[in-house]
Amino acid sequence: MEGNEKVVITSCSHDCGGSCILLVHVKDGVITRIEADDGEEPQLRACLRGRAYRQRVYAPDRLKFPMKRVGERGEGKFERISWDEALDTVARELKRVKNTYGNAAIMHMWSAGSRSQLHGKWLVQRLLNEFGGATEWWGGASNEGQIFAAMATFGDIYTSNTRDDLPNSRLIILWGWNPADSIWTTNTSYFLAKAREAGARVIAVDPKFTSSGAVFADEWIPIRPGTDAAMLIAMAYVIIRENLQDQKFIDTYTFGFEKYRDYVLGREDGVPKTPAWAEAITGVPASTIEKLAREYATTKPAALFSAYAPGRSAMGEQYHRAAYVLAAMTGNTGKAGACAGGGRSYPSHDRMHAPPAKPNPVDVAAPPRKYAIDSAFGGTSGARVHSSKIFDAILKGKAGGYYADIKLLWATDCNLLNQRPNINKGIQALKSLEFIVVSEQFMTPTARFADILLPINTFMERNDVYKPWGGSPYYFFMNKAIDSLHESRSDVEICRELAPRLGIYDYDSTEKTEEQWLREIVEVCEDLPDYESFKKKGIHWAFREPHIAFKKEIQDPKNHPFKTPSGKIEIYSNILAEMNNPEIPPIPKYFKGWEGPSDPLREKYPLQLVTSHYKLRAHSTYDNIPWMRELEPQVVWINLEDARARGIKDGGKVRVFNNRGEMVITAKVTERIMPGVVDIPEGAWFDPDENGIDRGGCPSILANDEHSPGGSFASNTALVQVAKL
Ligand SMILES: Nc1nc2c(c(=O)[nH]1)N[C@H]1C(S)=C(S)[C@@H](COP(=O)(O)OP(=O)(O)OC[C@H]3O[C@@H](n4cnc5c(=O)[nH]c(N)nc54)[C@H](O)[C@@H]3O)O[C@H]1N2
Ligand SMILES: Nc1nc2c(c(=O)[nH]1)N[C@H]1C(S)=C(S)[C@@H](COP(=O)(O)OP(=O)(O)OC[C@H]3O[C@@H](n4cnc5c(=O)[nH]c(N)nc54)[C@H](O)[C@@H]3O)O[C@H]1N2
Ligand SMILES: [Mo]
Repeated sequence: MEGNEKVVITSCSHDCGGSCILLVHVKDGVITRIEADDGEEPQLRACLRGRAYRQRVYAPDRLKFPMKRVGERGEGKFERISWDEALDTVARELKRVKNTYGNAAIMHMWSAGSRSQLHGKWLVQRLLNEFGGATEWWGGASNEGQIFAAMATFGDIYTSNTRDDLPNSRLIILWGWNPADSIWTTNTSYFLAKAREAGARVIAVDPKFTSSGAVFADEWIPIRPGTDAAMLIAMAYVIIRENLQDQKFIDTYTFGFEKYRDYVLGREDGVPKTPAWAEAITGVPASTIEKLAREYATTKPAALFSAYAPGRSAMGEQYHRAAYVLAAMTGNTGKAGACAGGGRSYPSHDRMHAPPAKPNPVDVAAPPRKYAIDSAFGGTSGARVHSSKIFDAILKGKAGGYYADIKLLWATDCNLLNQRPNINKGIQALKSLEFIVVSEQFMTPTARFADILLPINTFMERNDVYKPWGGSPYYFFMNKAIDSLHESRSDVEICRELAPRLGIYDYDSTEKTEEQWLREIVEVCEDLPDYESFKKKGIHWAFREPHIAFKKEIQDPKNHPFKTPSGKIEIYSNILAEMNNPEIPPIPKYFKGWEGPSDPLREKYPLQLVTSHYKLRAHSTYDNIPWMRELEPQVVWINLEDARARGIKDGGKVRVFNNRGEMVITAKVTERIMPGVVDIPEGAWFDPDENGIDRGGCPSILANDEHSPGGSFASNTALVQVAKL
């Protein structure tokens, strides 16, 4: 290698739940190529997005300098300004809004753009808390219903074994899970392949015949979206009727089985939850449900990986609860090769975390939120707005029952307009605000609505630390490869410059460097070695053998009770009983919810829309990268039967619409999606024409801004119509 050439080790920190080794070749301060892990298996091999990152760093459309709006809000006309002018304006507006309306009128909206521990939202959040606080959100878009269900059932959110345990399974059910596309921990596909080699049978329950279904599954069971709880409950019916449950496990480790049995058998409401009952709801033949129930109950160990997507629905938490209960009924909890529930595995989240901020004074001042559960994403303060209700809260404020009238928005690593439901409402909401500042790398649909745009550097241009969100036990030191491009800055630099302008003068806010922050984060994490060797190595594994969720609770229940009120797996949840809300009952139940297959609205909008996560993007990140776009176009998947009935041809243009919005998109006519369901992958950039019709294929224009009673972000529940253009 030449003298001025180096290879830097880092990891991508965008939000696919993976975290992979990137070996970045840098020559004369310029990235020349990016290599993936090529070492021993299991590798942390980067996908095509990470390997294409050079195009993202050197993209001509990167935000290069601070800008201010000159045209109408949302029109996208901006003018270059200096950093001083940008930061002075932001500080002035923050102080004005605080003094005029109070801190709750400031909304900090952040999300998943940077999942690392230092850069991104954390220091902005910290700074705003020092400044007196801001309105924040609750209701994680990924899995709030899952968190709710897991806390009610187990008192814990780490429900899943690490992926290296998959080969110990004899039966794996990918329930609404497509990790070949959606990663969910870098090595998931590798270990699914290993599981197959070891002889496991794999079954996919999904309205789509996905890549994972095609590559790994022996059987595909299509199911109507949002009806999964009915199928799981009917499986419980078969298991109970045929006495296939693990009664000893139930007696030892669970609480309230009898009450659930009464509901399942119809003793509670007169409706036995038979496979025939479920067939009418789910579209899955009764005989298939029966067969799967028997197979699941009699093949040990079996991993029912209940993923997040079916829970991102109108009554999402019921699905998660029903899946956890089925796993417990069959003794598939806390054991190798089994799975208590799909989701996080190792609590690295709790072990390495962003710089602690003082509590948000706005949160502290507010009463608690109704029906809140501990561990809720974003906390339990009644000041918080559910992440799907932000536009509604901005438009309606206190008069609409929200905690505050929001006047100012600061969006950090978040494509709010694109990634939260009901874009047309969102446009109205953003237009109604007094001031918007967006910290971004690109001119996203949200950035177009900013009054001030702050250009942020990419992870190649700063040091950071990271752990994958799936909870695998490894950590990355993300080494800086190149200096910040153009006039972009890091969040650390921005917050440090802004602090004195806001009258905040403490050392942490004004002086502390990136390195000092990182040292502190690394030092408090018990899993990590010393800072220098971690930085040099780039990656550190806490351990390399399978981690089994709830192993202690099952092996030694006396000393390790579950963290629920009864100390057991709560089939009947005491916490939910106390909430006394018929829509979140103490036992899992099936509810129709809104915009499901039996909603009368189907006469007008007969198709169920799901919005899956897409292999060419991490949400909306990478949508503007040419190498990604070349690979596959954004399309709507529609079944042959539905297409024929509408005269739609493969590759033809169609309108997809409902009463919230409309888009024009290309149809992919395929039998890989069941009749009655269409899929538009999330994350494509909203691109309205002069009539407000989206030409970019962004499903948030069709999505309903409602959440489930337990807080699920319901991005897989919406009815639409599709018509030939
Ligand atoms: N490449 C890539 N990977 C990602 C992301 C990304 O943007 N890009 N995002 C990451 C994030 S933040 C998250 S939260 C996860 C999400 O991960 P998932 O929730 O697992 O991902 P999805 O692709 O939305 O859904 C998985 C499958 O569920 C099916 N599905 C949808 N609704 C239902 C239903 O009601 N019932 C059943 N049985 N199946 C249903 C879909 O057809 C799809 O095939 O993915 C992560 N991984
Ligand atoms: N219809 C529909 N909507 C969905 C979903 C769905 O399945 N369907 N999924 C939901 C889910 S699970 C999630 S997690 C959310 C994700 O929602 P978002 O987090 O809003 O999604 P992204 O599109 O990744 O937006 C992140 C933005 O951060 C920017 N960014 C990247 N790095 C940095 C940085 O270091 N600093 C700053 N300031 N910005 C940065 C990126 O350029 C990008 O525009 O979307 C949700 N929305
Ligand atoms: Mo997510």
